[in-house]
Amino acid sequence: MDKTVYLSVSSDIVHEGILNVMERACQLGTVIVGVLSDETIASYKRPPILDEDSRLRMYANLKGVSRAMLQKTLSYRENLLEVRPDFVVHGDDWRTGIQSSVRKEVVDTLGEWGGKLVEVPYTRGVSMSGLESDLRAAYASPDARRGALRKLLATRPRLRALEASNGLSGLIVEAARFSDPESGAVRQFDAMWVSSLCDSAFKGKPDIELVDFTSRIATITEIMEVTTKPIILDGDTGGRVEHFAHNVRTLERIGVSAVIIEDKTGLKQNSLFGTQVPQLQDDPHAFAAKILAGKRAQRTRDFMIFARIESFIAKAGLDDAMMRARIYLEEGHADGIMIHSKEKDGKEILEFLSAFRSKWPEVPVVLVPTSYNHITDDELFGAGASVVIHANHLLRAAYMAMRNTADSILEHGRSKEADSLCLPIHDVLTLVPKELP
Ligand code: SPV
Ligand code: MG
Repeated sequence: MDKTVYLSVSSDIVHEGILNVMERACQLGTVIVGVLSDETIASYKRPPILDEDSRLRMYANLKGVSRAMLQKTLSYRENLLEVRPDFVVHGDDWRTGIQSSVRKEVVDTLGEWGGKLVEVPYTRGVSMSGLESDLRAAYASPDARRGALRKLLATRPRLRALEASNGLSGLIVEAARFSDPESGAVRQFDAMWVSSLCDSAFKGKPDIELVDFTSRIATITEIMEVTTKPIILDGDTGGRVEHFAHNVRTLERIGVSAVIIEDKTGLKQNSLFGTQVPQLQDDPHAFAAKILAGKRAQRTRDFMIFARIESFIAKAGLDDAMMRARIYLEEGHADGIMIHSKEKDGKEILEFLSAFRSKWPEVPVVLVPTSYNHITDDELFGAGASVVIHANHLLRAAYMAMRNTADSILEHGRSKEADSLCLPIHDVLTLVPKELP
C-alpha cells in the first residue's frame, strides 16, 4: 500500500531547501503538505508576504503534492493525528535550538502508530532566513513598511511596540528578541513608537508641540534609514485640520504606518501631568472632523489614523470616553482608538476595554501602560487590547545611565567608576552594523 508522507512549510518562496525536502518526500509516498497559518507565522516572525490561502494553493499545485492543508500551530500534533502519516520529512537543522521540542513531539506522535521521521541534510545558504535578509530591502521600502501594521493587525491583533527616538534606539527595537526557554516561542517588538515626549526630551525641549513637524519627520527618517519595522507616530493633537490633512500625505508617502492624534486643544501638555495642568478636550465633533480630513487626504488603504481619547486624563469619565469613541469611529472614520490613563491601578482602562469590546469587538485599541505597568502585555491583550506601546522606556533607561555617569565622573575625578554604567568600548565599535538594513 502507498505510504503517506507529511511535511510542514511556512515559506513564501519555494526555494532549493524546500525542493530538496519535497523530492525526498515524493520518493517515500503520497505527499501531504501542512502550510503554517498566517497567525502562527506572525507569532514568531514577520507575517508572510503571501497569505495562507495563496500559500495553500501554491503548495497544493506543486508536482508530487497530493494535497495541502492548514497547520494552525507550530506543533504538528493535530495534523499528524488527522493524517497518521507513515513519514514526516524535515531538514536536519531542527535537532537543536528552539525547534527541537517540536521535533521531539513529532517523533513521539509518529511513534504512536509506528511512523518515522526522515531528515534530509539542511541546504545551507538558501533557507528562508537567508532569503529574508535579501528581502529586507523590500520590507524596508515605504510601500511594504506602510502596510505592515495593518497586515499585522489583521493576522495577529496583539502587537507590542517600543519607543524609538533616533537611529540607535531604532536598531535596539529592531533587534530585541527573547526566546522563551520553555515553549521555544520567540518574542520581539512588532512596531516602533515615535513619541512626542521622547522626541522632544532628546532635543531638550518640553512636550508641548514645540518640536515642529519638519523636525519630527527628520527623526522618523533617521529611524527609517536603519530599520524595517512599522512606525506608529505620536501626532500630538494633529494641529490645525488643514495642516493635518497635508501631514497625513507626507507620513503616508515616506512609509509611516499610522498616526495617533489626541483630542486635546489649547496648549498641549503631556498627559502624565494629569490635571496638575489644564487638560482641555476638543469638541468631539470638531475632532472627528479633523480625523475625517486625514482619512480623506490619504491616498492608500494602508495608512491608519487612530483617535486618542483623553477623557480619563481630563477626569471626564467612562461615559465621556465611550461617547467620544462612537463619534470618532462613526463621524471621523478613525481606524482605531487609543485610550490613555495616568492612574496606577489600570482599573479605568480595563473598564473601558470591557465596555468598548462589547460594542466594537473588532476595532483596534491601543494602550500605553506607563503608569499601570504591573499589568502584563498578555493580560492587556486578554482584556481586549490590540496594540500595547511601551512609550518612553529607552529614553528613560538611557537618561538615567547618562546622568549617573556624568555625576560619577565628577565625583571620582576619573571615569573608571562609571565603567559598569557604560557599554564596553569594543561593543560601541561593533554596535552599528556596517550593512544597510
Ligand atoms: C508620548 O509618548 O509622547 C505620549 C504618551 O503621548 S504619554 O507621554 O504617556 O502621554
Ligand atoms: Mg505624546
